[in-house]
Amino acid sequence: MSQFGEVDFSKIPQDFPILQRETRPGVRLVYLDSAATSQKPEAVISAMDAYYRNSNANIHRGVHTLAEEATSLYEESRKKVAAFIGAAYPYEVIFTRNTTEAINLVAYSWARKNLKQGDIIVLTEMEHHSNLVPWQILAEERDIRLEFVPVTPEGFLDLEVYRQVLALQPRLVSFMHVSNVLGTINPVKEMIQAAHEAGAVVMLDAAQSVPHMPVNVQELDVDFMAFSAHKMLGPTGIGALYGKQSLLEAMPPFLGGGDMIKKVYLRTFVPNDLPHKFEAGTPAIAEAIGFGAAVDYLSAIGMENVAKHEQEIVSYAINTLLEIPEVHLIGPLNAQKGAVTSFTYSGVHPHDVAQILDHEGIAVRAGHHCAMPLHQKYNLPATSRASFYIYNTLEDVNLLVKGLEKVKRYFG
Ligand code: 7TS
Repeated sequence: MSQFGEVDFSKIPQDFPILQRETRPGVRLVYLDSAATSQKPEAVISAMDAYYRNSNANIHRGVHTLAEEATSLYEESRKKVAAFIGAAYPYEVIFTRNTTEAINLVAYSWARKNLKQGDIIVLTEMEHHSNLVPWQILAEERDIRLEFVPVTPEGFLDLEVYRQVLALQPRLVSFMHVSNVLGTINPVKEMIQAAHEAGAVVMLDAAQSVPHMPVNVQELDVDFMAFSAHKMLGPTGIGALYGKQSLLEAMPPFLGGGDMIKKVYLRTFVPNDLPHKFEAGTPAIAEAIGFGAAVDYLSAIGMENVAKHEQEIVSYAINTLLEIPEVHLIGPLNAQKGAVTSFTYSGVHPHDVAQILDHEGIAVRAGHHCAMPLHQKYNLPATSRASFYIYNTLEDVNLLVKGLEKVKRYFG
């Protein structure tokens, strides 16, 4: 039940203008690529449209009516996003461009202030490149040691090894909540607690969890958390870094410029208070407002309902795909998992699979999904991936299966 009662998921696609289109005459779009980016409901599109039509102005600067309206809409969105993830204070939410920038902010600001030669950072083998490369750059620069939690053949983190690397007393542990390839939901609450007991700070890549399930930063007791609006019905160009107030306050600025200062002299400056200290320059104002509208839309449905709906679709997808002998799924099969199924098709390259499916109007992604080390681990150059969201239906899964029958016909 959401605050508006039982949710009728069959009506949700009507809220998404793009889902009404055909990819060619008579072929309805079946969008199964939401892990890359989600589609946007009318509510988000019209919130951004209304901002440009009625309130467009730069924020935090002008005293005129439009500037005040724009500032208040922007800051309202921050409050909505903060409430959505259960942050204690709105100023613990820093608007960034995306998950990638949020992780880089922590790498450049927190880590460069706090980590030194010989310190250890723990990551996992299933990470997206955006939670690998910023730490690799830092490790190279500072001679910092990276340790990795391995992934088991079934697609889970090896928690025994996790405990062993924590015994090395790492300064930072950074991992994903839900894998964008395997769909694995990592036991983050326990992992965060164990990391804290070992004295480490924890960064959580929540790009694939915040859009799909209830996530509460205070319940998790996580130190930093990154996510992107565009994967949760919002626009591209905006994401968020959550950080605990005490950590953010002790961190130096990331980018320098307008808005992030209190005072500037010719040779020095005084940084602004949170959250502005980390938001240099004119931010993505319309996008922040769209982000707020996306959060409103998801909150009205209720994240428990979102998770339940996706669970139903993904388990139906797994069960039907398992019946196709040529299809090999990777990642957990029966455990609770995120709304992602990656697979290979015997004898057919994932790009060819995606192309044939595209001809049927079905959008899936093929490639390494920005997780090359994970694919190396499984000895796969690439996989095809179907990912689901609130607007997908069981019928979409049936159409995927029908599309895969075409693959057999072409290549069989
Ligand atoms: N972390 C995870 C777990 C992701 O899935 C992604 C994007 C990112 C970080 C980076 O997000 P961004 O908004 O900064 O780009 N994942 C994907 C994907 O799976 N296909 O396209 C983008």
